[in-house]
Amino acid sequence: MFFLVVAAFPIVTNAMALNSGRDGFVIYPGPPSWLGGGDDTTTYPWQDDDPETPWGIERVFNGNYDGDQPTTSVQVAILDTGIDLDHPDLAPNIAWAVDATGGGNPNDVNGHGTHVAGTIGAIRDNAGVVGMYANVDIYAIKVLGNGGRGDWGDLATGIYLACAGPDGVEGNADDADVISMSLGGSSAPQEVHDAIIHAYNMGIVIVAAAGNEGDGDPSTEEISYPAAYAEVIAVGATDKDDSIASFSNTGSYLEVAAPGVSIYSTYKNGGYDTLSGTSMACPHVTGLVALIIAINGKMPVGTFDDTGTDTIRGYLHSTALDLGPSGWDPAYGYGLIQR
Ligand SMILES: [Ca+2]
Ligand SMILES: [Ca+2]
Ligand SMILES: [Ca+2]
Ligand SMILES: [Ca+2]
Repeated sequence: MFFLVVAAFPIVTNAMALNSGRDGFVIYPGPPSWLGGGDDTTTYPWQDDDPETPWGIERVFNGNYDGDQPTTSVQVAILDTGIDLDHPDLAPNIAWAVDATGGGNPNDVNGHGTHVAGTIGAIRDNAGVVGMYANVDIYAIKVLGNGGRGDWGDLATGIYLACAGPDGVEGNADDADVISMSLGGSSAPQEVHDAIIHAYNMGIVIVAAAGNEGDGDPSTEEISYPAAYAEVIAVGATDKDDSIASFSNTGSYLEVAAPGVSIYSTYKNGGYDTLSGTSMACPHVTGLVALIIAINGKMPVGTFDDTGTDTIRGYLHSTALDLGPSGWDPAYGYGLIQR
């Protein structure tokens, strides 16, 4: 009945793809020649010399990734198309995999969920890519069909699965600490909001892609749920020049921005690919939240208005790099996340 659309387009930036996305079609990756990243010879001050670190992570860490990876157990539920469970850059960090769509197979044959997972937590092995928190425990919860569409009821189911964790019981150590959703739709039923409120009240940090229906105008609002719910951290996408991506949704619910253009990460069938979208920005925030929890321990989730470092959201807001108009604004939110 109700469908979600994966909030990301692989690679692109043309208007036709944007319009197709709005109508509910999933756009598949374009030719590598569209990427732009491969022949980009600009040198940025935040670059490091580690070939395993994708640019988005270098940007968030300002080139200081090494030496900042604890080993604390933090569980991140990735609600998406599943994950390539055998991917050598992810498998060691996958702690649980479950299919909320009723298909019985959480393995990712789409590629989207696997890409998101790599940005959050690909392993450090001097091969492929490395994620924001390379020692994270990943829960692969499949809520989208293989074509990148899903049923809102399955999303609600997936949220409750994350709340309980693998033992199926809420209120103990294996419950998810963070829920990451690189998906959305222009309207959602109350049961999804109810599930999100439930997770929020358990102290779970919830992060979602702001959506790719942006019109390039910060003064107009494009709404996507679950990102627009007050309990959820809505993430917009930036490029290598810290400019907000033209496809990135803008509005009063925008909370922070993160790299989301030409992002290289893990992909289906043990592969790697470069994709663009707020779907790619979202996992940078999710991974940073996991890292903050790993380093500082559990903190209250907090609210959209927090500016102190005693809540997760306040921490993100107060450490973000303010871009665009001074202070919070509807395109960057509080700014580009920084480690
Ligand atoms: Ca790796
Ligand atoms: Ca549990
Ligand atoms: Ca707009
Ligand atoms: Ca600003």
